[in-house]
Amino acid sequence: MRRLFTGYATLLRMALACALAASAAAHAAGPRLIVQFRDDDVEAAFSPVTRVAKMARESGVEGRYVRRMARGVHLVELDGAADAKAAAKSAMASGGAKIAVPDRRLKRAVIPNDTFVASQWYLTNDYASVSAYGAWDLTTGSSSVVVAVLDTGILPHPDLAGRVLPGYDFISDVDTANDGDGRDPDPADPGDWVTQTDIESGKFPDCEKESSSWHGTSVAGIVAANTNNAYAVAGIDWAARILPVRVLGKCGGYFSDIFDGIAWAAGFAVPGVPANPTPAQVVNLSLGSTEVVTCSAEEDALFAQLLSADGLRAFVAAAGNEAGDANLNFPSSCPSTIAVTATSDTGDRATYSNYGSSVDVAAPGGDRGGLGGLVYVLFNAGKTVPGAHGIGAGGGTSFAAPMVAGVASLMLAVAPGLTPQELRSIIRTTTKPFPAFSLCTSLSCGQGIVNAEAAVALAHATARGSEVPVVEYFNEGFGHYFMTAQPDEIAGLDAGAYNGAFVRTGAGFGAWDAPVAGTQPVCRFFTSAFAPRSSHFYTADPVECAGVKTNPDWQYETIAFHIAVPTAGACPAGTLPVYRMYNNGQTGAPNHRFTTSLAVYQDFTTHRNWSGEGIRFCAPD
Ligand SMILES: [Ca+2]
Ligand SMILES: [Ca+2]
Ligand SMILES: [Ca+2]
Repeated sequence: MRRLFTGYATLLRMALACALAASAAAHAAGPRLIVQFRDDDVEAAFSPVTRVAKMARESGVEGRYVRRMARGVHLVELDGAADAKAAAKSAMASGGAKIAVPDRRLKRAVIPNDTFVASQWYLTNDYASVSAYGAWDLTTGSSSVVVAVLDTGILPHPDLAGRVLPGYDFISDVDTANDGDGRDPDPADPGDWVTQTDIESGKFPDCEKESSSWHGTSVAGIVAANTNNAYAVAGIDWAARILPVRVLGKCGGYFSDIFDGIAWAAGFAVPGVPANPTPAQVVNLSLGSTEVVTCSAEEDALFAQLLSADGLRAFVAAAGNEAGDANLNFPSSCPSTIAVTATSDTGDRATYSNYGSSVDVAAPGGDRGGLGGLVYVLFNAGKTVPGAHGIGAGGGTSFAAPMVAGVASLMLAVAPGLTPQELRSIIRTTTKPFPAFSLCTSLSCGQGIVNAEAAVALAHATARGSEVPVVEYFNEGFGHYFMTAQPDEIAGLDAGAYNGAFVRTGAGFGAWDAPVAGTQPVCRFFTSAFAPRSSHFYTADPVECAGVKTNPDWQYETIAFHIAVPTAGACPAGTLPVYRMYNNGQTGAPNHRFTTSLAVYQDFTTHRNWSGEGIRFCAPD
């Protein structure tokens, strides 16, 4: 049976706290348009105010002239309730604008105010760091993501307040456990110190005399210390929750306990242990074997069966600290893990780090050069049993792995549907290159240094849509059917926006809020060309969408939703046909209605003088 140890270098010292200034508050952007007119050279004689008035007549984009900007560009303030994005499209489509873009407010990147954040060099956007700051402009995480830390257990620390789930203690061997019993529901870290008496007892082979490591608390804090709370350190994920699974005690722990712990973390049943009510999507394994035997195909199969597209997405494993062959480290040499080697603050291979072809990526692990190059972590002052909580600084692949686990949890915040394969692929392909002088190459330290910003951006870009309801409304005054899948718009209309003119018909169908394989975006247009009545138009046909965009009477508004379309007049299996019918301008404004009800379609087209236009969408059943 394999016995595993904490892959961990020395914690150098306890540090003291000092305060840093808080960051400034953010403000919302105003509805302003930046406009460059198409015919600036020809009509330069006209004043900008006249030009803006002309734009209003031609495109309906009403605005107050604010000022001239550089390069013949003008700033226009729109009416309070105007949609700047839609106005920009209209100004370009029919208002004589060559370029019209909404004004926007920019702010500096999120800079947390934690006491030691200035020492946390590895969080910055620097070439040797993980670009957590860049990622935080996209997301600071989600509390629905759970990261299991399979480690020495956990201690209360103020910088983990509110972030730690109940967890479990999986250590079966009482001597190893050091808490007086075998498995139990309390994953508190009692300390893993080893005495001379322990060594002489023969119960702890190949272990040296050492103080307690408080390793699990340190690792958990790298992933999820409370950030921007003006205290201690910043974690990579500001919202994810930590599931502490205690598997390492005095002199490490057994793979048998670790495997059970991982399976439980992933939501699988473990005999004799209550079900885990909060399964994890990411497992961090800052542990390894000193047996120097590579992961077997059978061992890898044990890991692989725990991964799934809707369950556990990643095992992140430290490559080990023997400055040797990572391919002989377990479990990081298992292909199912995301194996992480450690780099320094210059992007060099950390002096202690294992390396080899089994490594997937590198991440900062802290190394040499005094405190400046180390990783700051949550710690405890107790040499044996727990003492006062504090802050430590150290280095090890144990600290590099949770950086990658934290990046994975940020990715899952923006793309909860990522599969294990997608998650691994994105982490590997978005890395930063090793600097030329580095001992690390893609053959020894994986694809590069993990890049949270790029990984989160790509995860977001590949995020799959969710099924959303398309809700139909009728505006009696306009004789106008309208539908929307936007939750805020639905909430507004249901709350009586536009003087309650839009009333739910009770009809609707399903669609997707983002591109999904087999769907088309549905363009939404608005017209007020038939005043006093207005109308909307929707199409999933890219040719029709492009055509209406050139029609000065119709303003393109947005992609309303994404939905499948029929092929040769028929919808794919598992979808419902959505019929489109046209009111022939009977109310003074052209209007279409979409319905999944053949009875409604036949009633309107045979008894109410509407034209039938056949099946246009295929809604999820
Ligand atoms: Ca116990
Ligand atoms: Ca316990
Ligand atoms: Ca903090």
